Amino acid sequence: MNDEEQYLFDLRGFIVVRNVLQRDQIDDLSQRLESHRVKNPNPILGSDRTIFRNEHDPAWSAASLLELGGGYLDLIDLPALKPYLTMLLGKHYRLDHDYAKIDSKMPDREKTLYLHGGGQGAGGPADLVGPSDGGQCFYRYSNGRFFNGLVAVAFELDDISAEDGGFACVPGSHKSNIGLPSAWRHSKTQAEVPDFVEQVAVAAGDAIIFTEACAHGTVPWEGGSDRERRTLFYKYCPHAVAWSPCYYNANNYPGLSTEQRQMLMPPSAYGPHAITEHIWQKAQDEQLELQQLRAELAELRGSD
Ligand SMILES: O=C(O)CCC(=O)C(=O)O
Repeated sequence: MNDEEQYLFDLRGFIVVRNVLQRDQIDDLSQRLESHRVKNPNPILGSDRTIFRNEHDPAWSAASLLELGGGYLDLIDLPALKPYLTMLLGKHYRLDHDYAKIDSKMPDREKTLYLHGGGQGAGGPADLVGPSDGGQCFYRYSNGRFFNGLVAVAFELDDISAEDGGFACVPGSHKSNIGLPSAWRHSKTQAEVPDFVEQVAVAAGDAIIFTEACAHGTVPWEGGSDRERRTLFYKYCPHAVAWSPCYYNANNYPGLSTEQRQMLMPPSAYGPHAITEHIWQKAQDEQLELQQLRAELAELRGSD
């Protein structure tokens, strides 16, 4: 992360890193997403990991883009992004949650821009960023270091102009001492979007890196009925911080490297340390045992 990028991130709360994904990666991510959408036509795929698919799901099985495999696993620790995430979060950070968002002309869907985050200490019951005390939404720069409670990487799969819709934010709001006034939070159309909100143009393969502390949201789609915006969000925390109540279980995603498994570990101030690895390995083994016992029980019941 060069000096110019550091300056702009501190000033504005986000930067756009161009061409993070190459054509073959975009194609792989795109193809896997489209095959998944055939069976799951939702505009949001994966999840913020607060929702189980059904009540019988074992713990840690909240939906995740990682199930799509291939390039989706590579995005966990993309080498091109490591210098940025290390600079913004420190050496020990973890992937907290992931999801895909698809914007298009959907007459039956609410498309309001809802600006959330913004202002030191944003959050709390009135803000989408989490109903706890709001301390998780911090941003600060001190002693030559960035501190962020959550850093989002938005990988873009399509070319999107500022007029189409998509990501927008209030640059600089991550340092504001006053929360975003409620009158400015919602815009039902692009015409209603306040003029201090910046709509960000991107090309397929770009990544927008933003701090969740910067007020941001999705501008209503006006990019025509024959186009879509498909964005993959991977959101990272300092290791001791958690946003999602549902942790990843690395065993659910075959083919991960040791570093990727560490990136999926649950939060603790110890990070990926021998102590935490031992505890978590035991939890994963017990999870596996429970699944096997449940399968055996179901088989026994079936053969009655
Ligand atoms: O559509 C976008 O880029 C904004 C997504 C958003 O609001 C979020 O990640 O919290």
